[in-house]
Amino acid sequence: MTDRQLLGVGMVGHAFMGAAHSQAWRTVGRVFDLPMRPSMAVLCGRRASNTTAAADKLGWAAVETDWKELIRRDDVHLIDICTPGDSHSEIAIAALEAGKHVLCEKPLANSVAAATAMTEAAQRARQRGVRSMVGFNYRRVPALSLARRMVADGRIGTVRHVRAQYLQDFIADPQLPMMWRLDRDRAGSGALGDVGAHIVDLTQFVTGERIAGVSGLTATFVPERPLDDGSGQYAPVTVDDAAIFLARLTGGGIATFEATRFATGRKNAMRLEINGSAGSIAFDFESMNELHFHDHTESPDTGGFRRILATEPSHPYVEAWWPPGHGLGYEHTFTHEMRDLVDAIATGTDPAPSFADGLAVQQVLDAVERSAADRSCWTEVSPS
Ligand code: SOE
Repeated sequence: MTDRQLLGVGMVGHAFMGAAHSQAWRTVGRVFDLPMRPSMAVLCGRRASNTTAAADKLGWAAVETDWKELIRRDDVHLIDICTPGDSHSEIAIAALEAGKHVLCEKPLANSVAAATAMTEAAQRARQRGVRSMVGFNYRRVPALSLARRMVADGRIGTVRHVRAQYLQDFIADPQLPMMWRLDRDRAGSGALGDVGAHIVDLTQFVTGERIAGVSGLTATFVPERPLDDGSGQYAPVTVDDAAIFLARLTGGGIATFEATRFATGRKNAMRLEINGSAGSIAFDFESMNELHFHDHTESPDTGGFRRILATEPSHPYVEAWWPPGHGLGYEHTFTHEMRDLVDAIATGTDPAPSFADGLAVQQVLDAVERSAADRSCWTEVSPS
């Protein structure tokens, strides 16, 4: 055992994201040389029996059923929020005020007002050395980190076009029961906030630009769904099933976005293509170890898209893992997230994406919803 300082983690929520974060916390210190020693101290969930079973399965040492108690504990230094969006702001603000570092799942909140309050709390806490980060895990796909580096290095020149899509099909069956993701009060929005938030963040991350204005369209294809309680009753779906929007970037480029959970046959097709004055890059999460690159400065004789296998030790995060060509998966993006967060806490630097970055995404989502609601042509994104 080394004398590295202990970082006690307390996680709230243990469904899909909770399991993904647990996997990352279990792994991160065994793969990366960390300056602190994260410990999976406490798992918090509402029901004691479920939470105890989840803690046993996922590897947490203790359980709590009240997040306020979790925050009070001396053995917890970081709160990892994996709950639906309606509870993010209350938990995150209380944790930051209590001096706990915070990792909050995306989207940061269900509204611009809540995201603003969280960002302000994060800025106040930062003065006391308390760190916060929002969990846009796809920034940590090695191929996408590489894409950002290539854009910053000028490999594609000035950004002209972004084509961003996030296509899933897991709710295409109209008989699939009602769930929290389809309830506006809990989730904030539908495909727009759940998967659209990722491609908004990634566009801003990879290009280094912001989205300045949008024109949006949303649709709800299945307006009600059966309740999961065997009653035979239906509940209204109060979010979008799909959203598309046009956008203008601060650098003068233009973009199209498509977010849906009704793209039958597409499971997790998060795609990003960026065309610049000197070349293009293209990515699809369904082949997440690959980045496609076209160098437009080459002779057309030999030019054209080529496949970069982002599994070299020189590629972001890869050195700690497997030999070239062996590839990484979805779970590794969370492990990389924890690595960067622990590094930032230990070195007293600001982890990214910050709550301010999460707020910037929320402002774009809000502008899309406003544009779609009033059917106006163009809606400016309110600046932070
Ligand atoms: C469901 O659409 C979901 O789990 C999202 O909530 C995640 O953020 C995304 O990574 C995968 O799909």
